[in-house]
Amino acid sequence: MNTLPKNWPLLAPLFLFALLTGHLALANTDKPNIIVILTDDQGWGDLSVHGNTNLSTPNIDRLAAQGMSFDRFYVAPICSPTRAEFMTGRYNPRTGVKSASRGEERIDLDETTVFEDFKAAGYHTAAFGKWHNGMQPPYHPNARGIDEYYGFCSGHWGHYYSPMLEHNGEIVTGEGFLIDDFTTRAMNYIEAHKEEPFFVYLPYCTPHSPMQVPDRWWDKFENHDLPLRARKDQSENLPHARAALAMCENIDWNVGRLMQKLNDLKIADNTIVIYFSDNGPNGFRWNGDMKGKKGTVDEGGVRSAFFIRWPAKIKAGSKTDTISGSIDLKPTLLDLAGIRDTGTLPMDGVSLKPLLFDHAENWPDRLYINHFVGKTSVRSQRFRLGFKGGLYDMQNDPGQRVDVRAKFPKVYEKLTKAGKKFDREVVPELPEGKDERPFMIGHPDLTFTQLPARDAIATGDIKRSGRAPNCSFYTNWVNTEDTISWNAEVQIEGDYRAQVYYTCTKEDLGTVLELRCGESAITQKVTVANNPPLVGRESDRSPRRSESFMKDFVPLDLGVIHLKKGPNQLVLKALEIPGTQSIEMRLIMLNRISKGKN
Ligand SMILES: [Ca+2]
Repeated sequence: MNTLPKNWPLLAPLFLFALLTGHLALANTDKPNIIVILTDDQGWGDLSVHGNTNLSTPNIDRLAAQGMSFDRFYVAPICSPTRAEFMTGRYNPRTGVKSASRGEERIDLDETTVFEDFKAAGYHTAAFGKWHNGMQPPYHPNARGIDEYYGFCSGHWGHYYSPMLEHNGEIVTGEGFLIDDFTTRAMNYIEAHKEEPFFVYLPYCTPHSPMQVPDRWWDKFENHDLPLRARKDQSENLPHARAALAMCENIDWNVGRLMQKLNDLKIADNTIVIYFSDNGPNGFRWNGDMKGKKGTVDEGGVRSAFFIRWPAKIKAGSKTDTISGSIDLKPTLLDLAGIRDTGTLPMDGVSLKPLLFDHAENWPDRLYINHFVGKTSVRSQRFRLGFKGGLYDMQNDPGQRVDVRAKFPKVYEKLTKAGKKFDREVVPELPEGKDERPFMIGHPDLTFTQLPARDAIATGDIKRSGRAPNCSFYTNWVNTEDTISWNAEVQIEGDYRAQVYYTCTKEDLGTVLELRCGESAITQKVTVANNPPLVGRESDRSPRRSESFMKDFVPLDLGVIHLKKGPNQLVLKALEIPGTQSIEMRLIMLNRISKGKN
C-alpha cells in the first residue's frame, strides 16, 4: 500500500487537486468509521433484495447494491450466542453464552470484545439497542468497551413505545418507538463524533416480539394478502407474519435515515456499514423455501442477510456465495481497520478481507458449525449435515428435503467427524446444568448495578408477571415470610445507595421493606402510592406469547447499605404487609457512593 503507482508523475497533479479540494477518498481510510446494524429475528427472506415481494426494503437493498453481499452467511439460532460470536470471533459455547436469559447470556470475562479492541486503538465506541450479553458490570456494555450505551440489556422488552431504558447505567425513559429512538440517538452521536473514528453498534430489537409497530407501517400490512407464503409443511401465523414485515419496513426507513445522515455529514465514503440479523425468522413465513426458523440449526434458522458497504474500498454490487458467518466479523473488522486484537484467546473466525477485495484465490475449503443446546449442524460450501444426521445437498436441494448420505459417503464421513469433534472439544467449554455464576455487584470504574426481577429467585406465593423472565416483575407478594433474592457477589466493598422500582396501591401503603446482605440491612416504609396501568397489550398487532406486559415503575429510596466483598445473597423481604399485598417489584438499583475497597 505504501508504494506509489507507476504512473505517479501523471497522477500527482490530480492528487494535489484532490487533496486541496478535500475530495481525496483515500484520506484516513486506515481508520474507517464502523457501523454494525444487527436486527433481531429477521429472516434472510424478510428483505425485498432477496426476492420477497411481500414487502419493500429499498434502503437495505441499497446497502447490497452499493456494497458487497455474502449470500451464505451463518449465525447462531438465537440472539445472545450470535452477539457473542460477533463480538469475540469465537463459537458461542467457548464464550460462556449458554442461552438468552437469567445470566446465561453473559460473555465470559476472559473474552475480549471487538469494542475493547477498537477502543484501545483510539476509537470512540457506542451501542444503541438491545445488548443481551450481560447486565451487571463487569458484563455490562460500559464495562466491555462501549463508551456510550443507550438501550436495554435484557433479551426482550415488553413495550416498544417510550419504555423504561438505561443510559450508561442510569434508568431513563425512551422517546417514542424504540427503533426510531435508537436510530435518532445513533445519528446524533455520529454527528457529534464525526471528526474522530467511531464504532457504532445498533442492535435493533425488532422484528422480535412483542409485535408492535407504528400505524404508518402497519396500515399497509393490516389487510395485506401476502403473495408469498411459508412452505406447505410450515404453519404460518398470518397476523404475526404481517406485523414482522411491517416491522422490517420500519427498520428499512430507519436505515435510510441513518445513511442519509452519513451523506449529509460527508462521511459515508469512509464508513463501513454492516447489516445482518441474529437468527432466522421468529415464525414461519416466506424464507426462500428454507427449512427451519429461529431456534433451529437448519438452514432457515441460521442463514442471515449480510451486507457490507464501504464506498472508499469495496466494489459496489459485488457478491459472494462463499460460506462465512458471525465468527468472522471480529477478525474482519480488525483486519480492515488495521487493529490488533488485545485479547489472547484464539479466534475461530477468519478475516473476510480477501473475499471483499477479490483476492481469495487461496481461500480454504472451510466447514462452518452451527450449534445450540445439544444440536450441532455442519455446513460445507455445498452440503449441510443436519443435527439428526441427514446430509443435504444445498446446491440441488436448498430446502433440505432429500437425505443424500448414501450417495456421498465420504462427505458424510467428513462432516460427521467435524461435528463430533466440535461436540467433543468446543461444546464442553460450557458448564453442564444451570449457570452458577453469581450476579455481580460493584465495579472499580462503574458505580451502578441493576438487579432486575429477571435475575432474582422468589419464594412462596410471589409470582412472576410473565412466562419469560427478561422484562418481568414480581407480583402477588402477600406473605411476610416470602423473599426475593439474588445470588450475588460483591466485587467492591463500599456504601451503596439502594432504590427499588415498584408499584403500590394506596390501600397497600405502609408495607415495610428490608434489604439485607449478610450482616448489613436497611429498612424502608412505603408511603407513596404508584399504581400505573399494565401497558403493552393495546399495542400488540398479534398476541404475544411470553413477554411480560410492563408498568411505569418508579424508584423508592431504601437508604444506604454497606456491602462487604465476596459472595452473598441479597435478600428483599416485606417485614410488614398491612394491606392485601406488599409492592410489585421490578428491579433494585445499587449505586456505590463511597470510594470503595477492592
Ligand atoms: Ca433474535
